[in-house]
Amino acid sequence: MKKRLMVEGMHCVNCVKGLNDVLTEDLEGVKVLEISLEGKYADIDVDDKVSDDQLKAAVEELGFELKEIK
Ligand code: 9UX
Repeated sequence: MKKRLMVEGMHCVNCVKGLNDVLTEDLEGVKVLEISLEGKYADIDVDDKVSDDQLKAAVEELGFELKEIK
C-alpha cells in the first residue's frame, strides 16, 4: 500500500539519499516513490508485512523524526 511518511530533519540532498537508502536497504518490501526535501515527506509503496514501527525505526536511525504516517 502507498504511504506518505512525514519526516522532520532532512536538510540536504544527502539526507534524501540517506533516507532512500535506509528505507530500501534496511527493509525488505519498501519501494520509494518520491522523497521531497521541501515538502518534508517520503512517499513509499510498502508491503503489508512491514509495520509502521519498522518504518519509524528506519527513519529515526538517521536522526530524523517521523512525525506522521498518512
Ligand atoms: Mo546534509 Mo542531512 O549535509 O542529515 S546529510 S543535512
